[in-house]
Amino acid sequence: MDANRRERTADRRAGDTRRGARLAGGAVLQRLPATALLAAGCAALAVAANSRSERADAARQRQVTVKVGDYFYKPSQLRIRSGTTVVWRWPRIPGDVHDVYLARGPRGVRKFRSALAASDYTYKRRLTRRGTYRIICTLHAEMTMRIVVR
Ligand SMILES: [Cu+2]
Repeated sequence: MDANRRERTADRRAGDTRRGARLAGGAVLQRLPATALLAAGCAALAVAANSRSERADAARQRQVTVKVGDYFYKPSQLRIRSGTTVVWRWPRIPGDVHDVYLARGPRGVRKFRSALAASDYTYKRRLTRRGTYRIICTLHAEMTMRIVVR
């Protein structure tokens, strides 16, 4: 392979950007628009990716699962959008008995309470009123969680 051919091959491998820069003959003014276009393209891609992930977040946020374990809710702090359903899920393997009780919520929200259960049980509530919800297990004082609906 002669030197010229090697260089052309290298140019093909380097792709359009480098070939474009070479064709511009080092003229900075001619290279600038390409760079600006590339930057704009990247920004547009970033925006598109952002709104996609935001939509995915919104879909995921319609339902949030909280694990009910022995003496804890996990997560114990939640921030969710209004209209999200919170699903408390008890373990498959029986442990101690727990429940979910709304000890304090935003004004106008009725107290709710799940059944007492040790396993294989779920309880769900759709929370629409904005504000802070304090959830407790009525059997275990240390078992609490806080949900902020925004
Ligand atoms: Cu409990």
